[in-house]
Amino acid sequence: MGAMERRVADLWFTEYQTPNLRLGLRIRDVLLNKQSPYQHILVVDTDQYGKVLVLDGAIQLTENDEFCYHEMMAHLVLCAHPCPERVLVIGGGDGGVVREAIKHEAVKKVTLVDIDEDVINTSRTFFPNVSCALEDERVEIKPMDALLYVKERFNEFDIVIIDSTDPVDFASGLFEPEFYRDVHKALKDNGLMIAQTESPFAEPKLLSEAVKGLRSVFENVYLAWGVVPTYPTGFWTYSVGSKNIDPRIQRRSAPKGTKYYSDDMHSLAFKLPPFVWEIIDGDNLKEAKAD
Ligand code: AG3
Repeated sequence: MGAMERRVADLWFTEYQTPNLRLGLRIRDVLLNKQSPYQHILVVDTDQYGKVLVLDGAIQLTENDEFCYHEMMAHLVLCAHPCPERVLVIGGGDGGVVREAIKHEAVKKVTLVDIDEDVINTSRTFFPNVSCALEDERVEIKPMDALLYVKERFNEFDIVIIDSTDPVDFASGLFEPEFYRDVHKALKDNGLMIAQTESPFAEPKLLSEAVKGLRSVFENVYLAWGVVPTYPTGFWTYSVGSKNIDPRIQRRSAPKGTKYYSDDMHSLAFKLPPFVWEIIDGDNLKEAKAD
């Protein structure tokens, strides 16, 4: 009798990035699968990208490509500021942005405000290379709702970094003009803020609305882009709100040892393809043509 071939279990993680697009990663193991008071937390080990942190079904970071995102979120603004002493990180409980921020000697204190302490502890357990800076003496951790925290701060920070998840559920307030107004008020006169603003391919409407909201609050808004292979479409955007500093000018060099960010990448990031200008300036362009 012909014997059947031995079969092996074939385990995959799928992120449904949009209703029409998904990313699949073959998994070696499921390391954590639990519900926190705020969201579902999943940690899987994958062949392609190493360990992956997933919140409510959306990939937040992978060991192998997290540097692309964390370096850009931190250094695009920290290297543009003449003297960034006080930094506020909103969300980002994994600690990746904090790790990059404290590479700057000028930084005296970083405050991390994340609503979900379970994310912070998950990162400490499974991603020590990402969370390592959370124990640094310059870092203060506040597990609370950032919307409430920022309301009470005035003229305190040089830099605010909004490292949020997608604008769903409790994170959606972090994309609203009301919150941007509170961030503006929390910043000092030459302060800069940066927020992740999704992909122009997967979420053009979200991107254009985020930029519109920022423009209604900040004196100047600049869009930057970069590659993050495990985020929807891999083409990611970062929006910078500024009171008076032009972030396209790099005032201080990249810290040593960065793998994505560099002096060249700083200026490249602010150069946008025409279809992205169209997404954020489409209405203005149409109005200008009509004049
Ligand atoms: N925050 C941005 C995650 C957005 C990814 N979206 C998605 N996978 N659909 C990342 C936090 C890392 N510190």
